Amino acid sequence: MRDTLDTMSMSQMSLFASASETVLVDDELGRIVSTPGFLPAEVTEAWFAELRESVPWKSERRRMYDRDVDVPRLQAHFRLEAEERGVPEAIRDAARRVIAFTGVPFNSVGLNFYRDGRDSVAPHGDHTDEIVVGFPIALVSLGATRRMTIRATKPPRRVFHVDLAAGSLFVMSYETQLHYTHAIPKTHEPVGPRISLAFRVKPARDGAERSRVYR
Ligand SMILES: O=C(O)CCC(=O)C(=O)O
Repeated sequence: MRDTLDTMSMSQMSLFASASETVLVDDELGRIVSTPGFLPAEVTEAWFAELRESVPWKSERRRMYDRDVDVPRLQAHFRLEAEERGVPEAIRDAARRVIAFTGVPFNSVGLNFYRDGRDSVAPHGDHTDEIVVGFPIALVSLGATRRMTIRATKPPRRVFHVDLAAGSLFVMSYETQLHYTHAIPKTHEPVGPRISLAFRVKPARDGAERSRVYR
């Protein structure tokens, strides 16, 4: 079945939203809000430079059918508790700003480093057993703009394409993880490197914390 029945671009959406915030979804299936310009350019440039150099980026491999393949991006993860050691100052600063803006007590951040257009993340919803029920996920973008595709999992299968530019904040409610997938598709366009910070509220550390890898 075609899944583009209700495709809407951000420029169409912005006709109905305030200048600072675009609400893509706000109904019983969840709430998705994009805030371009959440951070000034000088901040995103400084954070990008710091994180690119200082983060211990990992290249993961994942079993796909009968072979191991590279996950097409680099990754890192930090817990945000005050006693946590080795958290870059850029991450602490980003967490403070995102928590202050959203009012959500994020305690974990996953980092994705897309080196060029060949790097991507496949369509997925976050595993809701790994985040505390009811709390949203917040994405901060640094570096090059990449397009995110969000698809409803059930008819009428709405699709949104959102260009996540440096300094944007993108918040998806918990419910949206049950009803939509999100992805950063590969692109043949020449595109520079991008880092995303994915803030989540995870269960306390003594709970079962497993790391999962989305291709
Ligand atoms: O890079 C992004 O903005 C998306 C990251 C993502 O989907 C994830 O970390 O689960």
